[in-house]
Amino acid sequence: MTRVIVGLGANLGDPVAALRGALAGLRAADGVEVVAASHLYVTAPVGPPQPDYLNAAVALETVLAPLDLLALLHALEAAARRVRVRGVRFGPRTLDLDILLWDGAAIDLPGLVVPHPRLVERRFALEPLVEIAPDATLPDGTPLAGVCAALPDQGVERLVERLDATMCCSHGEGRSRTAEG
Ligand code: PH2
Ligand code: MG
Ligand code: MG
Repeated sequence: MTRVIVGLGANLGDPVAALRGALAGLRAADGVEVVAASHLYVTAPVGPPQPDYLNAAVALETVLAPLDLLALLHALEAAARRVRVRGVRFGPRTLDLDILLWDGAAIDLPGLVVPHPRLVERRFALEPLVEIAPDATLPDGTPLAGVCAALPDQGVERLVERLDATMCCSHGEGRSRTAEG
């Protein structure tokens, strides 16, 4: 069994439905067990001007090989009828699922680099990751909580709602903003 962290993002269509649909798809998949899911985060877009994103992270236990999990994530993106503005790097998308961490391993395969190459620059990925995996490190042992804390403000706001709608919000935590704005 391998512990994997997957980052979820969406900023077109119905982002809440896209992220929750992806969670349901991961739960239904063979060889994958979802062991933790973060809150939802509204995040300022990194890249060209585009709508704010909704981001989250999940922790998985999986028996799948890295490229087999990647294929599953691509299938879930396709199932969400992923729309991506062609030719625009870092442009808007209906659902983006990225393998952020693979246990303590460094992976460099065609089409898959883990840890995600831009993870250490991006609060939208690190904040949900650190929420569900506060002790997570890079393969060289660098604690990601510290990496995240050292980054400047990037317009990342944790919502009251969790990615997993079946888990009740705990009262008095976080800020009062909701997915409806
Ligand atoms: N994903 C991108 C590009 N920019 N910005 C935010 N806030 N959140 C994302 O998930 C995101 C992004 C490409 O994958
Ligand atoms: Mg991405
Ligand atoms: Mg991606």
